[in-house]
Amino acid sequence: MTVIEQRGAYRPTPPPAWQPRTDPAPLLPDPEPYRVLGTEAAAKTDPELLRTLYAQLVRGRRYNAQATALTKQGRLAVYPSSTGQEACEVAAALVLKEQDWLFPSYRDTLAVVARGVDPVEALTLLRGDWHTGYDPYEHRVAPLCTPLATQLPHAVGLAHAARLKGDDVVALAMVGDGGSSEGDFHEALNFAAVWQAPVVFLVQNNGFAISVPLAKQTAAPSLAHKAVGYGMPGRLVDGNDAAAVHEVLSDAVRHARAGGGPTLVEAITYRVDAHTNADDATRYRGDAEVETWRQHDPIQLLEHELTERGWLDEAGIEAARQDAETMAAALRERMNQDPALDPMDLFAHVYAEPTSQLREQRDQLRAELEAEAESEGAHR
Ligand SMILES: Cc1ncc(C[n+]2csc(CCOP(=O)(O)OP(=O)(O)O)c2C)c(N)n1
Ligand SMILES: [Mg+2]
Repeated sequence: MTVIEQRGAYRPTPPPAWQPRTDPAPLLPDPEPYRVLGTEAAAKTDPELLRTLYAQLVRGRRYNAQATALTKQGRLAVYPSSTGQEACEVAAALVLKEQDWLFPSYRDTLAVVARGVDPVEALTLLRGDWHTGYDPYEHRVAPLCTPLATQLPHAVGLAHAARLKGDDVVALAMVGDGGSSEGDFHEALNFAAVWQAPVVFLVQNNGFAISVPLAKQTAAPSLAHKAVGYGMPGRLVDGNDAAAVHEVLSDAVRHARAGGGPTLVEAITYRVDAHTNADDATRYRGDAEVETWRQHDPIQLLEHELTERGWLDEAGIEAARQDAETMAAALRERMNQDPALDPMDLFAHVYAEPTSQLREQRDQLRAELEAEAESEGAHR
């Protein structure tokens, strides 16, 4: 039979044995960001938890204002404020158990402080005069990470290693919308899903990567949709609804702890302040947009819910404000003291075995400091 004669018998079929490896439907995010405040779900929340979240949000906002003021006084080199994003910051810290690990980005000082790190030690890196000012192992908080998304593979590695050792540890890694376009994001999520590592990825989509709006750096339907491509669930949440973020992250942490693997959570939020004190946000966005988000403020949303339900009164609101003021005053006072620093520390904790160039630079600095001390002594 010739090929022409066979034609009638030919039936196009799919490639042999192909079928989706997992059902993508349960991995897809809901069409709308999940909300609790202002919905019927709020009635079922724990008033004590909401009050704790509220007090932390108020503290967090005051911390942001104080740290920003410290940049203007020359006490901090730079501060990336998370005003408007406090719900994500606080919830990320509160959903973790003591043995779990937090992997923050540079914008996540509030999460680090809410996890229990000393408020001054949390700022040491941003003061620019020492390495990470806290011991990552003491609070199980990785250093605030400036290179975008590099904290994500670290989180996956730590979580995977803990699982291999049989330790009950979950890692929660925070990243921005811009960071989700980095190669490290891809590598981290891919490995996390393949290994079913106990990790939760929290993407705070605050609309901008410095001046670049989301639409200019991704064409994905949502950042939560990216999860499906890796084979993990993607969840969308209103990032200004502290109760909702707490619930979604708690579920994801529980799922990871139970061996269910990673989750990608996209929190829809907004950076109300400029990128840092060194940025002028009026160059790339209008006041009207900022105002719309001010109307959906995380503190106002929670305060409204709590007072409407009679779970918080004026005295409670005042107590939260007072507590925040006391924290800010202590932060101000401690940050206004000149730190006692040894310039030689610049070379400490960089490499286990310093390179020959670093050794040379270290010796040069030591010689210069000694010569300076000698000439000062001679002039006395
Ligand atoms: C690998 C890398 N590339 C570029 C930068 C410069 N940079 C610092 S912040 C930033 C924007 C990040 O935006 P996003 O991830 O959305 O976080 P956000 O600042 O909004 O919290 C960029 C590009 C960097 N820090 N690291
Ligand atoms: Mg951003």
